[in-house]
Amino acid sequence: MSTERVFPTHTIREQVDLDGIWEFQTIEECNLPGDYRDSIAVPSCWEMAMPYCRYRGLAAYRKEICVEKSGNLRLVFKGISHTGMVYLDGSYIGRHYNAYTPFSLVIPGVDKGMHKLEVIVDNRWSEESRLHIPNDYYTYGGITRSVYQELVPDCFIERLEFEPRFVDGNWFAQVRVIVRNLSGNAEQVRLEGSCAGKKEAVDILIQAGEDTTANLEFHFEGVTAWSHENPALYLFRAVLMTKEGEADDLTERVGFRVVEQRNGRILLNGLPVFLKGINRHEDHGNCGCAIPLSLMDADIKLIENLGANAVRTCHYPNDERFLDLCDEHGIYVWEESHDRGGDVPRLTHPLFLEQSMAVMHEMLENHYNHPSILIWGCLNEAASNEEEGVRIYQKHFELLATDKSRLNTFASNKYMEDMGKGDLCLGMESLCSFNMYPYWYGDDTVEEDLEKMRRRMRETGNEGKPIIISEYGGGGIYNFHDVMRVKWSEEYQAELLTRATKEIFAQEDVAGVFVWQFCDVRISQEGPRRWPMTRPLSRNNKGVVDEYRRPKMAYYALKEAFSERKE
Ligand code: ADA
Repeated sequence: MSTERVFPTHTIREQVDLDGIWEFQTIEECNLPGDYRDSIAVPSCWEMAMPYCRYRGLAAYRKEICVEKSGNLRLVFKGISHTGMVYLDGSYIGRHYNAYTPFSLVIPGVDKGMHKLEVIVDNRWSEESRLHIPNDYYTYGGITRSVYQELVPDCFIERLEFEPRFVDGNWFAQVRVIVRNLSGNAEQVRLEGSCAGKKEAVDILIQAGEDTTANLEFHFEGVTAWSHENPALYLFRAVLMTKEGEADDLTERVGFRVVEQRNGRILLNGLPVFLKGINRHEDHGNCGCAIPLSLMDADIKLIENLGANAVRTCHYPNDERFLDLCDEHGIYVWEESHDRGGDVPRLTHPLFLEQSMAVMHEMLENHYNHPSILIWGCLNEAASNEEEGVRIYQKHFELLATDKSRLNTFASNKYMEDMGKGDLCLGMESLCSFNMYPYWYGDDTVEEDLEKMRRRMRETGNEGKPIIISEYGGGGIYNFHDVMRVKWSEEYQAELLTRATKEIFAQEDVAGVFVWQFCDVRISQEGPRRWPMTRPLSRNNKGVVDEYRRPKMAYYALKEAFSERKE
């Protein structure tokens, strides 16, 4: 079994894990180097290796790979930060922008034997990068998630989408299996799907060089619904058969659940759920964003021990294995597409729409089957109060709305009086989410901030939708204690969270919260906002645990406050 996911994904398709030590060389121009003088671990962030701890630029990676049989080589990259250009035996194969979404490349007709795989990685700030910019979190450099090599037949399964439905007391599913034909001839294939003791099949014709969707319908009996209390999971296996027999397969792990919103509440399988959530950046003091499974598991345990039942993947899609763990532990997820704080000049840059929509497409395609994802999110605190912003939000919500099996939202801070026209995009989303920082940045109380949100909702005809507090919190430096309980002390942060949580929980119309934030994170040194001037130790210190996961007083205070709410 490969380590791609936390369960086996293929029994027919051959897959080789390419993680390990690769040759490494920093470069000045975007050309493959003749010589590699260093080596580095894949996956990892190069900042974790001493000589490169502040390196921002270009670097080349090389690994010799062995292709066991001549055929179609498929290379799967789970994440390269932030741009990767891939070469096989010196020939350019393809590129991908954005650290947080996986991509794959298929090279038909590769000969059996040894081959040279090289990747140029770029994490520079530039005009071409509109999502990775200097920010209140860090864009690391490197091949930061795992790499796999596969051999695929001419017709193979690209991915599948399992959509559960509950009708008249019965569970059904519509399954779409996306199949690709690399050959120059139309091919007749059979697609078989099996799950929870049921099996269905369909014959399809795939035109030469095209993708086709095979649709399968299932009616299940005796399956258990997925929830926080009982995160029941099932394996769905798709097999592609040709005249010669079984040619390819893909297994996904799925759950049966329906999420909707009604009367200001989020309902899971018809029952109200209150989200006690936390915002988590993929960052760790020891490994940057390349977090190994063991530390992801440790994070999940810290989150569970906190009494939380939800995570927001601010502000980008996460490593799939973290989502796998959320599926297993029944942790509700708001998965967010990549961006933070898009103002009008950035939103209207000719590359912004293309880049942000590409990440969103990849997030939806790759993470569709996780039952834990109840909410899709996008465009945190972008200019939703400006016409230019409305245009961008519209495009994002058109795409999000294609997934009818989930709720969607964005975290807004445009409810305040000084935010010009106010929020013009609340009507696009199914939940109204707001970031607020009472007792930290502003002078307003929780009640006063909430009144402003309610007013904006009334003014825009969105009364009655569930309200989510998508961020609240304050800074606390690990081990800084102060009898005067000043800002940045652990004492102040703990008291802030106790007070704000209690006050928010007392509001009838709030359907969930996401505390800012789980762990302290590294921030950018550069950029017009001069982040380090308001972020002591060059970290966003609002974590309830520090960057090494040492709990602060705030962790225990939040645990206590969360325990007050039973639902
Ligand atoms: C914002 C933003 C977060 C973070 C936070 C803070 O609301 O969405 O990414 O920067 O504020 O710490 O101030």
